[in-house]
Amino acid sequence: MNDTIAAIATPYGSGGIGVIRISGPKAFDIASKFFSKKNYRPEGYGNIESHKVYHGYIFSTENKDLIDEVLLIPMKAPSSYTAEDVVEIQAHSGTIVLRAILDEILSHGARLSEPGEFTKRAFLNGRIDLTQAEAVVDIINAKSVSALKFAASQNLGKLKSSIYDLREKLIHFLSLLEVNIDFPDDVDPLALSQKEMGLLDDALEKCQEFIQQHDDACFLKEGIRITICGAPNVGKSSLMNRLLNQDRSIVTPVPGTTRDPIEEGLNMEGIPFVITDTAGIHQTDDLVEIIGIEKARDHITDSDLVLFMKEPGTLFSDKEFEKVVPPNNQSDNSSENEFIKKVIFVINKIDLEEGNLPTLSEKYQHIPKIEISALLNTGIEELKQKIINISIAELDMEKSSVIPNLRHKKALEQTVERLFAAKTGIAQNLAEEMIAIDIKNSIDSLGTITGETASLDILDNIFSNFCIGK
Ligand SMILES: Nc1nc2c(ncn2[C@@H]2O[C@H](COP(=O)(O)OP(=O)(O)OP(=O)(O)O)[C@@H](O)[C@H]2O)c(=O)[nH]1
Ligand SMILES: [Mg+2]
Repeated sequence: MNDTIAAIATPYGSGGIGVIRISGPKAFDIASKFFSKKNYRPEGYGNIESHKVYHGYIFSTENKDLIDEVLLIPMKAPSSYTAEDVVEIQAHSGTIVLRAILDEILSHGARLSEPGEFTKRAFLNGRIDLTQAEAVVDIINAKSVSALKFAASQNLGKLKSSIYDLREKLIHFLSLLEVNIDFPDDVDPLALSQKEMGLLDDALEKCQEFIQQHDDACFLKEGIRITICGAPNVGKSSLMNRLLNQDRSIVTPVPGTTRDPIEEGLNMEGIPFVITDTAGIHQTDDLVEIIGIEKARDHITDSDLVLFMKEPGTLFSDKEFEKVVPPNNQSDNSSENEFIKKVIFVINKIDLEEGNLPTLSEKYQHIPKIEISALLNTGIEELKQKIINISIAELDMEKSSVIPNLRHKKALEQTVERLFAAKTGIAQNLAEEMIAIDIKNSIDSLGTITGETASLDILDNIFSNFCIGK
């Protein structure tokens, strides 16, 4: 943390502008060695003010050759990305020129930064918490407008403040407990524990809400999973290619063409989808096909939406349908699996004259139905619209403004576990000291989310996902 780091912050290759970043106590000093406001000789940059843009030139300190014409922005600590002294240099973006400037910087005592080290410093210097650091990667990797929206709000500290609030509540609770421990005679244990239970229940409810929000919103980051399935040769791969608008899957008149599931990402109206084309499901002795069909079934189980395909001249049967798309047997009151196994009944090849169109049985009348021709590109736009409408309707995107990631979810689950232990302890009249241990542990678990109590392993793991220069 005491040394000065540097890196090229923009992607390699040719481009309009490339940015090089220097951060640390020697940042200003190092830049003054090779930057000059005059174009005829390197003379240092004299007096410069923080947060101003300086036009100038970079010279090689070795042979005084001009390297590039640049803009330089000095930012004094703590008002910078890392909360340290930072210099950003905007040069022309070419691999050689950026590398030459970086070499200059390194030759004056800076060290090449590790992936994510700038953001790590921002975290270690207390400018941002761990959830905000993670949001930086989410912003960079956002695959849809909605994912970006949530990442940006996390970057502003929305999740951080929710977790802080929760921690505050538990710390308050702990202080009540500790009063009880310190002055057991002054406090009526029953009255206090009722008050405490209220606080505990609030905290538990909030944690469980966050966990649910993670589960609900996973699709935003990873995409809504759609599986195309049906008998061999109905046109699954043709539909896949139409939806993607590219020749991704092999299409032939031979039944059993597709074996391995073929997966591809697709963005429709800002919503990310992952579409999978699968092997035709039917009775077969062919070993390769059997494995393909097993994989198809796995994908159906894991997907959010199934496109069940049939063609003219075939009949819809409940038995065949339920074999391909197993009914949701957990249809009790839990809303957990509501979206899983949404189905659209797709009748393909409507351009064919021969054969009646299959119709849904009485039991499955509620399933949305659409007629298309993947060959002639008929009905594909309508199908896309149906997919989008179903997705938007089922997933109320405005509902949750904070979306914990998997790491946060695991920490929240630990918190819930410990809070339950505390509740049980209270119910069983255990000593306050014992309950206090559970509460302290739950506070620590919450602290791993924002970073107060995160181990070095967690930090390394998070920052290793960053690119160099971020
Ligand atoms: N007439 C007509 N033929 C189609 C249509 N869609 C696909 N086909 C044809 O049906 C045949 C099978 O198409 P695929 O897309 O390979 O079917 P599949 O369901 O992926 O088949 P498998 O991978 O073998 O299970 C090909 O000859 C396609 O050209 C359509 O809308 N109309
Ligand atoms: Mg196929």
